[in-house]
Amino acid sequence: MIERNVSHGIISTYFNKLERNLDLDVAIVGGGPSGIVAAYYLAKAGLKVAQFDRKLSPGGGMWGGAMMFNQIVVQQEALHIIKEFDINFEQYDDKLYVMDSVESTSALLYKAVHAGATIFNCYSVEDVIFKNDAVSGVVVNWTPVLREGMHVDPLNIMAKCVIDGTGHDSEMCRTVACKNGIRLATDTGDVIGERSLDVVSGEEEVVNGTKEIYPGLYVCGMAASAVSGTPRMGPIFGGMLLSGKKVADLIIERLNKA
Ligand code: 48F
Repeated sequence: MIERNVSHGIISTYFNKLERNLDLDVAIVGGGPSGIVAAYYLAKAGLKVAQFDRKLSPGGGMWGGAMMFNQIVVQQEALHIIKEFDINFEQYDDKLYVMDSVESTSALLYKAVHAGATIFNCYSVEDVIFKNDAVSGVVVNWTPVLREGMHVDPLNIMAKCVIDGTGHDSEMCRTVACKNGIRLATDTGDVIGERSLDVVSGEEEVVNGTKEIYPGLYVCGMAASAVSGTPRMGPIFGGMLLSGKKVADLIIERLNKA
């Protein structure tokens, strides 16, 4: 019966996919542009990577451009990543390029999945696995369960490295610092909180701040700005793309040495 087979096809392949991702090289928390770019380069390097986003549609703050004017801006330095993802672009001046935000977000997602990354939407990461003084995986639950405030226990997914790509809230860094009495690799040992907008230093500092912030925990994108207390930059996305590539490169180097 086709009715029964539709259900069986979905259930059996979904649980297969989930089971295949219980032991990861890299778990990425948050499906914003920096995290998706990281997922793409990590998967392309042959690593087993899954990305978890709490929303129905991953893509974070890229879909809406600026104030819902659905165009984004990327600077010259990051144009090679736009080209790698086959995104159409228009030159605006001698340093800036503009592109359609819907095309850009969907291209990032499409290429990440085609490179071999698995994306789980509607998953909220509510905690990390913390073993032997290192972050060793993520604790996941259905977003609707958390939104409804239902008392339902989560599931655990092991990972050699976890990336905090949760954007402005830097949720994983906050959780690790406040639950485990540890110091993050920041000036205060804690999440400092992002500063007001400054495009030039914001873009530079987000890439500088992309790093291993605690053993096993890496940070990229706006989460990197928030944790280290550097400025936000608004709807210019070069720093996000470069941050995603940098965190992937750091992890590829580390796991290839291990
Ligand atoms: O904020 P977001 O787009 O991440 P990003 O890569 O990019 C920032 C830019 O979009 C923009 C900007 C550029 O100049 O300033 O804001 O840093 O996306 C973060 C994603 O993480 C998800 C959330 O749904 C969003 O899609 N997310 C946040 N916390 C969790 C989470 C969580 N605990 N579990 C799962 N997903």
